Amino acid sequence: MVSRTVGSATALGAVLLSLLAVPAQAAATDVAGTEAAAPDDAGLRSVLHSALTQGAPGAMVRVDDNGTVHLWAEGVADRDTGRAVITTDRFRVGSVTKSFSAVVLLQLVDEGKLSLDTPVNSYLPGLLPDDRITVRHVLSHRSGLYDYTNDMFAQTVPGFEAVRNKVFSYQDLVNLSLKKPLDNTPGAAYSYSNTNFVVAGMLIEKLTGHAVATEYQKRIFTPLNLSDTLYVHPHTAVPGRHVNGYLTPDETGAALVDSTEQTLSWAQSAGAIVSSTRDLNTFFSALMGGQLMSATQLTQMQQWTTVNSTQGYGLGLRRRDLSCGISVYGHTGTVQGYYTYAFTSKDGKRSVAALANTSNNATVLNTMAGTLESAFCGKPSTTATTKATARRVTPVKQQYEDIAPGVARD
Ligand code: HEL
Repeated sequence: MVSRTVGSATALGAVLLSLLAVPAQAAATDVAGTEAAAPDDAGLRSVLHSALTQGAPGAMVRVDDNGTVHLWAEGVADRDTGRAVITTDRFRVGSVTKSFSAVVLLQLVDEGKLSLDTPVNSYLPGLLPDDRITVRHVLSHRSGLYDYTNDMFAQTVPGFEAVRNKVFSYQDLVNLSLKKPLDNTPGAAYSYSNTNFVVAGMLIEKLTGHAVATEYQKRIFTPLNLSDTLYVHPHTAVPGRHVNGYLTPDETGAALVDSTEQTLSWAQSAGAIVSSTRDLNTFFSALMGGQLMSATQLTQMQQWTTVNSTQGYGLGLRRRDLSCGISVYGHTGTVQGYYTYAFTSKDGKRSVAALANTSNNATVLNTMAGTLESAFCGKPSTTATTKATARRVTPVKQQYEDIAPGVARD
């Protein structure tokens, strides 16, 4: 559908790679059905540029707006060679993986093989310490299961180096979690935990009899033709052309650590997918467009638990309420060296995926959230331009993801 490409990538600056595919059709809509403003290309470029000045070696964003594609990239994919980021490069998507895992489980609900309100222990006898923990609690981060990564990554670089070549079984990871008591009574409170989506992976494998990689491929990657998307575990390399990830050490001024290669075994079904901006947009567009599960399960996926005043968590799905009143749906991801945002409109017709190739840098994380504002809220109005531009590129502490304590250095 894309009719032409203009410009080319350089390491030196942001470059518009392609635009204009089809004449404008119905614009993306918010929940109330009002028309969304056109994506703000200058705003998108400004966000990427800010991320670079704040410490990211590179950054990219892709907006798919009902057939029109906006692609921008800035900076380097590889600090050794100086190769520029190209918007088709693959990267590690971290917890965006959780949305893929939830889709597989909701398909299994559609097939009558799983019930959301049944205890996990009915499917995996004796796994969890409390028989009241249901599948729904796990997928909505309300199980209370402690997040073992809080301890694993308390010290950022030493924590990463200690696990980057390790291979864990799912049971190993659950055992790490169970060294600590539950954070809350099952169902009583939202408490984000990677452990929940390790349990999700165990459920997928138990109910299908196949590895999660097989189920992602069969149910999502192949039907949607996500040719850049792979589940990579326990191999350490990111296959094909990709952006390298650079982890920011806790010590101010210390050199970035190339963290591209790791098993990601500490995350697996909670975070080990590799993808591209194009594929992430295709995935979330298809999801919200109703192509991946029944309308009944899509409604279940959007039963929101309040995270904070502008965010909700469904079943492996985040909702973010933007400054212009539009809500968007998708997930964020943080793995060592990679920050990802991937969100779509309620109707799936406008999607944005953005990546910065650093992590443990809360300033960059917050700045990259500005891609959502620019993609869905459009240009700030003339009178409000100065204030709105500042809002989109200035880190605001209260806008952090609902991250575990210490997950990103200030
Ligand atoms: S954390 C999150 C994000 N999720 C969760 C998951 C993911 N990623 C992790 O659990 C990785 C934690 C360590 C990340 C590391 C860094 O910045 O690379 N930080 C440290 O080691 C800090 N000491 C909730 C942010 C999500 O958006 O859902 O991805």
